[in-house]
Amino acid sequence: MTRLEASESITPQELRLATRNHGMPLEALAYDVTPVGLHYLLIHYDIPLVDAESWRLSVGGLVERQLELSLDDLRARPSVSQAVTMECAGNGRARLAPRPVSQPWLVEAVGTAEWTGTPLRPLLEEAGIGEGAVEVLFTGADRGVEGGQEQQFERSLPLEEALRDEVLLVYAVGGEPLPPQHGFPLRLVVPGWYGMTNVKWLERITVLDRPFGGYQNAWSYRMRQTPDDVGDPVSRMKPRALMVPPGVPVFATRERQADLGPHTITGRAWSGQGTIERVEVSEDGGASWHEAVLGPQASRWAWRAWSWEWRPAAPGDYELCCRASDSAGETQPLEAPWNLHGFANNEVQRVPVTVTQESA
Ligand SMILES: Nc1nc2c(c(=O)[nH]1)N[C@H]1C(S)=C(S)[C@@H](COP(=O)(O)O)O[C@H]1N2
Ligand SMILES: [Mo]
Repeated sequence: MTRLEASESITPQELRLATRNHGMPLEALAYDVTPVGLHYLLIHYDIPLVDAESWRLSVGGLVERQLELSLDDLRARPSVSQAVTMECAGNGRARLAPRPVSQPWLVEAVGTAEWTGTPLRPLLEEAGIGEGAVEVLFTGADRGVEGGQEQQFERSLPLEEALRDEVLLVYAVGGEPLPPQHGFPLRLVVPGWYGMTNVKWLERITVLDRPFGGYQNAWSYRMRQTPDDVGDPVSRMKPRALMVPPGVPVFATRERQADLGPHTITGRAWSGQGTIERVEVSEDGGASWHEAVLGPQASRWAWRAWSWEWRPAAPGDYELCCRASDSAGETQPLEAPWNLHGFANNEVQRVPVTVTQESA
């Protein structure tokens, strides 16, 4: 049984978004670091065309001195490369009922990339953070309309989060300059936080003496039940495990067909709230669970490998599930509570598999 019924077919509006923003094919969970073209993509507006020669990053607001940096200035600064798992806050949205209408992700809005850039903190310190600073605002070059307001995509971070060592201003991915769709020439990368935090096509950093009241912080990316709720801000990624679906897919339905096996089920698990402590797998839709073996991760901020030996007892229909638990004490739910925008739905992945008679 799949949970998406025909009556829940996506709308033309969702289809327009889905054809621009692609997910990571689940078989790409096999890679420690996702090949760049297989990393998921989420672009609210249009991809801006940025001229690298004339582009500058400005650092201003509540600072002692304003800075202006070219791409060469940024490349000349100390450089750090780190593998980071990034997941869209809307991942899982299309599995909620009623489905919030936006980019209709099932479970595939995730990827791990080797990002290269320069740490943010020393740059803010050079600018001199003013007395009374509370947040840092990051503004992208892309423009669009959301909530009836024309705006540039911009998001703020609490000052103490912006000052964390692992926060980078990134100009390369997989050892190559950022491609246009991933934010050329510069993007923010905040390991552990959901995707929207990682502002692409970055052109301005503004130190603020009060919380940012703009659309992407004050209205969007909040966990609310009704439009009248203030709602808690969405921040760090909740625990999630995903598996590479075993066997082969049926083209039209993506349902799986596999032989009697045995099959080594492999996947990845991550959490922005802490480390992954445990992954469990079920072959009966979550009625009973088995402990997976945890493997390595490419960095503290990258997903962790796991595996489990599956020996189906007999031919028939199975529903494989996996769930992760993190060091914050959170385990993925079988069903996540609904919220207005469909954020942070980390309910367990379900993979229906028909096991056939013959063994390979
Ligand atoms: N300037 C800008 N930054 C942005 C976005 C955007 O639309 N504009 N989308 C955000 C969202 S919602 C996500 S999930 C990530 C996606 O990053 P990726 O496309 O490189 O995977 O970028 C974030 N940064
Ligand atoms: Mo996102």
